[in-house]
Amino acid sequence: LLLENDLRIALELGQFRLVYQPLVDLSQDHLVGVEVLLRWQHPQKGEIPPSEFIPLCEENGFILPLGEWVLRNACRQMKSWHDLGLPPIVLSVNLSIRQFRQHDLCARIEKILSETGLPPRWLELEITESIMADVTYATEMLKQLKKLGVRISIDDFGTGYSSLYYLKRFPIDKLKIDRTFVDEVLTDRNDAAIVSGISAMALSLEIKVTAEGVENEGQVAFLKELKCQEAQGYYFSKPVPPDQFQSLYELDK
Ligand code: G
Ligand code: G
Ligand code: MN
Ligand code: NA
Repeated sequence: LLLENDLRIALELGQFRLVYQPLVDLSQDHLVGVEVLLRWQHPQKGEIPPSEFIPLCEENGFILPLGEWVLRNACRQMKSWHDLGLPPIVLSVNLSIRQFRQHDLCARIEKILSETGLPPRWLELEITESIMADVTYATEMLKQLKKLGVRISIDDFGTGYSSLYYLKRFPIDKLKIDRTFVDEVLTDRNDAAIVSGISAMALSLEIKVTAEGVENEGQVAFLKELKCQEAQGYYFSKPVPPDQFQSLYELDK
């Protein structure tokens, strides 16, 4: 059983670490971004996956300090890669609904960006459709975030509070097609139609699109045919520690 106190201690003892998974442009086969994902290296229990501790963190509010730790560390890491002379790429960070609901979120992000020196245009916040439950608040917050200069993507697109209404109304830069649609895109006609439909819609709305969970060459070929711009998944790389990601990044230069 995980307790709130374990989380606090884990953060103090440095048991959380970040792994990085590339986002690839399909038309040019090159690296365009990276998603940062949290891992908990527990001294006794081994690696605890986010699915086991993020929900608890959401519940007890620990996601606020933890999410801020993720943002600060990942921004610092990306800035240091840019400083090495590597071609700039976009850093995607998952933002929990709890963080999104903080009224001073913009000020907090602005502070992290100025402390780390990462220009806002290289930071992308991944939010889920659940933020749309409060349309008035979401509209205002997204407006503020765009003013700050960061990018916004909708994660797990198609699985949640899907309304096409907000695509027109909100300043969204990217849709990330949930991997449940990508998984069987080659064998399930409905999934193929959904991925194809989302890609076409995004293209005409001038919103970028990323297919998540791409695991094989067949999927890559199919996505290219659909003019899906970007992809992410084990086919390219699993989420890896920063030194391993840096090697991939340097190869792409
Ligand atoms: O890495 P993995 O596939 O196990 O991640 C599982 C889930 O945990 C994903 O849905 C992802 O959005 C979430 N997650 C991973 N890292 C973070 C993080 O830093 N912040 C938040 N809020 N969620 C994360
Ligand atoms: O919800 P979110 O998109 O943030 O979750 C990303 C999660 O998806 C990460 O935990 C990552 O480990 C996982 N993931 C990334 N690529 C693949 C893939 O190709 N296949 C599967 N099954 N999971 C993946
Ligand atoms: Mn994500
Ligand atoms: Na997702």
